Amino acid sequence: MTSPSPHRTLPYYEDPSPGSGVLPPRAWVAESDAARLDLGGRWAFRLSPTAAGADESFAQPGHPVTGWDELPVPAHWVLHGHGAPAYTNTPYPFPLDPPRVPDENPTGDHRRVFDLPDGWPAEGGAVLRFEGVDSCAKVWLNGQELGSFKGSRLPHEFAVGALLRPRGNVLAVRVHQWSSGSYLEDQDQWWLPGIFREVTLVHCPPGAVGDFTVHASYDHADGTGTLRVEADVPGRVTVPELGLELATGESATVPVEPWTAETPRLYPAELVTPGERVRLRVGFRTVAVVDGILRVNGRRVLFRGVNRHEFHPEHGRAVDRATMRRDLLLMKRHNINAVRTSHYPPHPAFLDLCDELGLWVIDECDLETHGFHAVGWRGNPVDDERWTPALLDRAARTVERDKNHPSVIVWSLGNECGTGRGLTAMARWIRDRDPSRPLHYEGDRSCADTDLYSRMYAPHEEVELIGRRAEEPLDDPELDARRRAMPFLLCEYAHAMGNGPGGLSEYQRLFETYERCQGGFVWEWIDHGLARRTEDGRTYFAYGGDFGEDLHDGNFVCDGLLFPDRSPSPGLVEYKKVIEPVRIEGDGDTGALRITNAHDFTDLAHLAFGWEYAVDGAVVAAGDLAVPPLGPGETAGLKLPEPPAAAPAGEALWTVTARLARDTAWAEAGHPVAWAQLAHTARPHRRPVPAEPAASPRRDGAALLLGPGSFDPDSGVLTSLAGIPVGGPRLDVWRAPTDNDNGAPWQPDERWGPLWRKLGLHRMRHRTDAVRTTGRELVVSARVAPAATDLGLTVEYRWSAAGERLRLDVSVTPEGEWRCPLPRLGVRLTVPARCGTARWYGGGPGEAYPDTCAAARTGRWEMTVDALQTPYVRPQENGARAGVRWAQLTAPDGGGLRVEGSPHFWFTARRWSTEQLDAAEHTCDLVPSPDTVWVNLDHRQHGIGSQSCGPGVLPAHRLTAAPAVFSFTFSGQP
Ligand code: IPT
Repeated sequence: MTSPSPHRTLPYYEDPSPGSGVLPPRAWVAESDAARLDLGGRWAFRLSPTAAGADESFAQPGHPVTGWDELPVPAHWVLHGHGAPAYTNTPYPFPLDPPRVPDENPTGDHRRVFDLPDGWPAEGGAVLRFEGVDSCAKVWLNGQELGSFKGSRLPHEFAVGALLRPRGNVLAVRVHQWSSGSYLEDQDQWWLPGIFREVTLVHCPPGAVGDFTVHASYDHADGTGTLRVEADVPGRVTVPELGLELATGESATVPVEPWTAETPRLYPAELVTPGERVRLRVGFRTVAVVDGILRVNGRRVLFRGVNRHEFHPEHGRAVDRATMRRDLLLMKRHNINAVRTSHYPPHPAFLDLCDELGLWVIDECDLETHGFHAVGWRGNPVDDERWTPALLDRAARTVERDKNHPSVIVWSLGNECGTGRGLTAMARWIRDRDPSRPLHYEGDRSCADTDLYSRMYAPHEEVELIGRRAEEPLDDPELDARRRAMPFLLCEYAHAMGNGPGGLSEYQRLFETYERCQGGFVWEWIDHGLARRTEDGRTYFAYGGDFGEDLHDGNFVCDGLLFPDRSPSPGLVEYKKVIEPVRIEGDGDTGALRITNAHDFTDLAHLAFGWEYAVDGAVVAAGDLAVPPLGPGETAGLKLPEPPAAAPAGEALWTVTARLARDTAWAEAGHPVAWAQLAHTARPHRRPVPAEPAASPRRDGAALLLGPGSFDPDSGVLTSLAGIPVGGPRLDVWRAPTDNDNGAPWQPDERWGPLWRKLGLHRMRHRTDAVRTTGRELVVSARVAPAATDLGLTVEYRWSAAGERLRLDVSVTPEGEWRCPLPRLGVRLTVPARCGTARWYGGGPGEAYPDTCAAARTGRWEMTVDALQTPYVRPQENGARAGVRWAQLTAPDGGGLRVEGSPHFWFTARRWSTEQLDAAEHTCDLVPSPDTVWVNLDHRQHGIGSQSCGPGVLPAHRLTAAPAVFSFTFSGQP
C-alpha cells in the first residue's frame, strides 16, 4: 500500500524519489558498432548560490549564455574556481531534516551545443547517457525537459531520438549540489558536485542490443564452462576460441579455462542482434559459499584487498582511464588481489580493467547514511519506506550496470547505514535478480540480509575468536547459528592514515591460520589530498579545513596506501611484503629452505627464484634456485647451495627472491613478488678492530677532550667530533605524534599521542647532575623529565675513547609510575647541514617501525637526508630505518660522521627538528634548515598500530618504560 506522499509539493531535488523520465537500467557496453558521440569538452557554465528557483529559461535554445564561464565536462566545478570543496567524514554538512536541503544549494547550470557527426544514422533512436552526476540533475534537450535523477555514482539514460537535430542541439543540465540523494551519499570523502563522469549520446539502431546478461559459470569438477546470454532483443552469441555460436537464451557447456583473479582468462565474444554488434569478454567462474567458506571455482580465496575510492589530486572523482589503469597496475605489482569499491560503483571502465588484469571485486552500491548515527539513527532513510524506491533504484542501477563482469564476485548493499527495512528490500531484490553472487553488508551485525560475516577494524584477538567460530553469540540463536556458519572477512582494516598501518603481519597470520578468515581490505587505497600550491610555487596537499569549511574532519581524508600523487607510501610496501603469495622460510645455517605456494589457483611456474649471499651487505655470490612448480597451497623442502667458501668474515645473509619469469599484463619479467632473508650465523664474524690504546679525558683550555671528541665541561655534552661541530647526543623520547598515535576520538582504549603531550613529553627538561672523569671515562649523570610531574628518566652517559673512535654507553632508568609507553628511547644529536648524504647497513630502503618492518631488508643503502623523509600529508614522525648496524652522514667533501650501534639501532636524520615536524600541518610548512641535520639514534621505538580508526599497538610492540642500556661508537669519516 502506498500512502499519499507528504512530499508531493517538494521540488524534484528534495523529493526522496530517485527521479523521473529516465530509462530502466541496463548492462554497460564497453564497445559496440553503434555510433556514439562523446559530449565531453568545454561547456558553458554558471553557478548560482541557491537551487535557482523556477527560472529554467537557460534550458531554452535561444537563451544567451553571454557572461557565462566555461567548465570542462567531466569535472567538479568546485575544483575549477567555482565555490570550494568541503570534507566531512560522517557529519552531513547541512541540517538533518530529510529529505529537505538548505536554501544554500550551489547549483550549476551547464550548456553544450552540439552537432551530430556526419554519417550519424538517420534511422533508429538515441540515448543520452550520464555516467555520473553529483548529486541531482535535471536535463533538457532542445528546450524539452527530459527528466531528473539522483544517484551520483550511477548511470542514467534518457531516450532522445525524436528530439535530435543534425545541427545545433542544445543540451542543458542543471546540477544541484544538495538533494534528497545527498542523504544517501554520506560517504567519508570530499563533497564534490558536478558532472564528473562522461556524458555520451549513443545511437540505438533498430534492433539494437538493449539489456543483456551473460551467465558464464565454471564447474571445477569437470573443467567445463556453461555460457548463456539472455538479451532483451534476440540475437546470436559467438565465442570463436571455443567454436561456440549460440542463440541468446540458449546454453552451451564446453571445456574452458576458468577466470580467476590470478588467471584472468577472458574469451573474446560477440553479441549480435539485427541492429548491433556488442563486444563481450566472457570469464567463466562460479562463486559460492560452501561449508562456511567463500569459494570461487571450488577453491577458498584469500582477499589481499584494498578499499578504493575514486580520487585524483587535481580532478577529484573525475578519474581518467590512464589513472584507473595505473591504480590497478600498482595493486597487482604490490600483490593486491581484491578491491572493494568503497562506497559506490566505480567508473564502469574500472571493472573492465579488473576483468582484464585480474582482481576480485566487491562492488558496493552508492549508499551511506552514516551521519544519522549522530541522532541515534532517527530518521535513517534506510528504515523509512518513503526512501525504498530510491534504495531499490540504486541497487538495480548497480547490479544491472555491472552484472556482466567476471571480476565482480560479491555485491555490497552499501556502507555504514545502520539497519533497516530498506536494506532488506534491496537485499531481496538483488538476490532475486542475481542469485549467482553472495551479498555483503557490514553494518548489520546480525547478518540477516547477507551471506558473509563482515566487520571493520576488529582487533586481532576478536578476529582470532571469529576464526575459531568462537565469537560472542548473537542474542537470537537462529541468527547466531547462521552467522557462525558464514565465511568471515574484514571489509575494512589496517587504517592507513599517516605513518602505518601497524599490525598487518599479525592479521595476515590469522588469515593464513583460520580457514574462515578470508582476508580483508585495507582502508584505504589513496590519500584524498587535493593538490594546492604555495605562493612561492611549492605543491602540497590540502585536507579538511583548508577550504574554510565550518564543519570538517581534518586530515582523516588522508588515510591511504598511496600518497595523493599516487606514489606508494611505506604502508603499501609493507602490505606487499606481508601478503606475498609465496612464503620463503628456512635456516640459513643448515641451508634448509621451505617454499610454500600461497596462491589460490596458480602454480609457481610463472616465477623464477634466485639467491644472493651477502657479507656485511656486500653481495659476494648469487645464483638461480630451481623450485618445482608447486601447486596452490603446496610446500616443498629445498636446499640452498653451499655458502661461498672464499667470502670474507662478517655478517652473512642469504636473500632468496621470487620474480616473474615472464612479462605479464601488469609487470615485466624480473618483477619481485616475494623474498626472504636468512642469516648464516656460522660464518665467522669480522674480528673486532684491534684495540687501540685507550685515551683518557683531559682539559684543554675551556674544553674537555677525549679521543676525537670535545665536550662542554659544565654540561658534559659533546660539541665536536673529529673536527665536526655536533650538538648532543642527549637522551630523547619524543616523536611528532603520528595519526595512529593520536587515535580517533571515539576509540575506547587509551590514546597515547594526546597523553604524551598532556604529560609534556614534547618539552622535556634536562638537568645535569654530575660530569666526572673516572680514569679513562667521562661520566655524565643527568635527569630528563617533563614539568609538573615527578615522572622522569635518569640517564648516565659513559664516554670512552680508543684511537679515533669515541664510545658512548647510555644507561637509562625510569623514575615514577609511567602509565604509558614511551614514544622512542634513544639519543638525539645535530650535525652540520653539509653532512647531507646517509649511508647505512641495516634495514631499508624505506622506513620501518616495530610493527611495520616486514619489508625492511637488511643491506647497504645510500640516500640523501631529504630522500629519507616520508612526506605524510600531515607531517608526523617518519623516516626511521630499522636494525641499523652502522650509519654515516657524509658531506660532499667526503668528511662526516660514522656511528655504529650495539645493539642495532633505529636511525633517523632530517633537516628539521622533531619540534618543527610536530608543529607542521602541511608538508610545505617544513623548511629545511640551512645549518643543521638532526639525527636520532634510537635504542627502541614504540610501534605504530592502527588506532586512527582501528586497534592500537599490540603489546609486543609497545615501548614500555623500563631500564635500558645501549651503546654507540662514533668516529669521523676518513
Ligand atoms: C569507516 C568507514 O566505512 C570508511 O568510509 C571510513 O570512514 C573509515 O571508517 C575511516 O577512514 S567507519 C569507522 C568509523 C568505523
